[in-house]
Amino acid sequence: MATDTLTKPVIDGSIPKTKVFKNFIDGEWVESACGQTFEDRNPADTREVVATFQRSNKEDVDAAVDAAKAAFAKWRLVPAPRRAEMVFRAAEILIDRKEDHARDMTREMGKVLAETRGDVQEAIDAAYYNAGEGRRLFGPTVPSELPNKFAMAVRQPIGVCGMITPWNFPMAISSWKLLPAVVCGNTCVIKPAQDTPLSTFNLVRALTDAGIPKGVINVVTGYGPEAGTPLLEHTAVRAISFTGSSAVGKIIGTTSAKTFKHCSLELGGKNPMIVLDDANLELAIEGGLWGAFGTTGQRCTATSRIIVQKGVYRKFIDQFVARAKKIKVGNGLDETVEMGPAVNENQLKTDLKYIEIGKDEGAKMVTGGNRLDKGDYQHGWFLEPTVFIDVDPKMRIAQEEIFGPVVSIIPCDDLEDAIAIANGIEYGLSSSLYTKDVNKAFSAVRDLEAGITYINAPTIGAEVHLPFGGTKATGNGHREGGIGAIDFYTEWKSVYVDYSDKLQKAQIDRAE
Ligand code: UN1
Repeated sequence: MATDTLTKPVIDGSIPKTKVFKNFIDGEWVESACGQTFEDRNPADTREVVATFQRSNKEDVDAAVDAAKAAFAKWRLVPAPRRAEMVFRAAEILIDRKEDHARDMTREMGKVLAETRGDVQEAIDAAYYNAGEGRRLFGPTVPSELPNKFAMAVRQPIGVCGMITPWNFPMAISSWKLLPAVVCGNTCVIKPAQDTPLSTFNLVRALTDAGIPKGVINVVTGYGPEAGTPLLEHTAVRAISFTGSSAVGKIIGTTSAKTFKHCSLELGGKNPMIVLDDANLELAIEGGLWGAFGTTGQRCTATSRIIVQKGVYRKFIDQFVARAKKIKVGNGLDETVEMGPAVNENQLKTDLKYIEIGKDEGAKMVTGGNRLDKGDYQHGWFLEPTVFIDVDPKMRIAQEEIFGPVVSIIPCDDLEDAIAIANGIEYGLSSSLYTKDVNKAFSAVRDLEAGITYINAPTIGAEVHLPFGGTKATGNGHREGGIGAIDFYTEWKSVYVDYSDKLQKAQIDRAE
């Protein structure tokens, strides 16, 4: 399709299926101010350019923020149930387009089709959930201290919200941010990760097709320093939501503070899965493989440390490693493939670097470790599933987030020892325990320092209606998902209505 079709507004129609995307600002397709573009290539076969996107800078961001600011004046006055109906319709549209969007996502970021279908489904789930919230947005109504006085608190939108999203859950995580924000009456400028803008466009297309008016959601593509930083620094942007590394999160938090922006950070993880002697071993092995190698280990919640009690340690390793060796790696569009490539060359280099670090530290690598680059693999960023055993909890491979298919297995004496190891890291996102002992399960729920704990399931698999996020270096106390997101995207206003017809002084006028 010719690129000039992209200059048409799309409120009445849909984003044309094309290989060149412009920025989406105020319902119009706009070229970047500098006229430059960048390519989104398929990590399973880098000869394929999935699409081309605008390389944006401050000028583009300023235009998008202006559009969002203007749209906010009207959008905040649309009743929340009406706003929510549009989000509900977007869910229905996404159901129709699920397979297409899953295929686009596999081509742009590499994870296997079953998982990209799950990613689109997560956006559908988030749409239904947030649509429901549009009929709630509850606030407290309380009895006043004074007679003939009414007291309540209402949620109000914040204004223009900036969103900077990662590539690993390109539609789900964009939906976690955009959907509660618009239901609450905010307007948005989103800068998707440069590896995966297409999935964000697919989501935004469903929302505009569902009736979300122009200017309410604007998309500006490009690189962090060029397009992310101006969004972060813009004084008219009142909230920033970021998902990514703790190193970048620290900069985002510090910069946001300078203009008193609301700031939600979802950052790194080094998620432990504990396997006790009494666990259902087969279940734990299956869960560990899924947690460690699902999404090629590229989840913030990936199971990157497996802490196994000594009684079952050898047995667990033997079976886990035998199964890891059989994982079929390849192009995620092939339904028989279980693990796709790394998202890009840099991520693959990071994975390989950590494999070297692990070997140098003296951890025992029992399978994997090699790049796959022969035959069908030659044009992609493929790596073997890699397992280190007898890992010391203080080693770098057991402390630092790798974001690849590299797992460290660590022996432990008992639950107490396991929890000390599990908590002995800077992060606190997800955690898990396999046991049949209910007392141990609830002790772990209490003591594991993490925002999420699973019992008899690996560290991945969060659902959209519960809070998602973590403690320590994983974030700054906010949560996505569920009511936590509604809390983030609204500001409280307390309202007092005095119908006594006289001046009543709170805390002073008391009938003794
Ligand atoms: C992430 O880990 O980066 O909980 C997001 C899960 C998914 C979302 C993961 N629902 O595994």
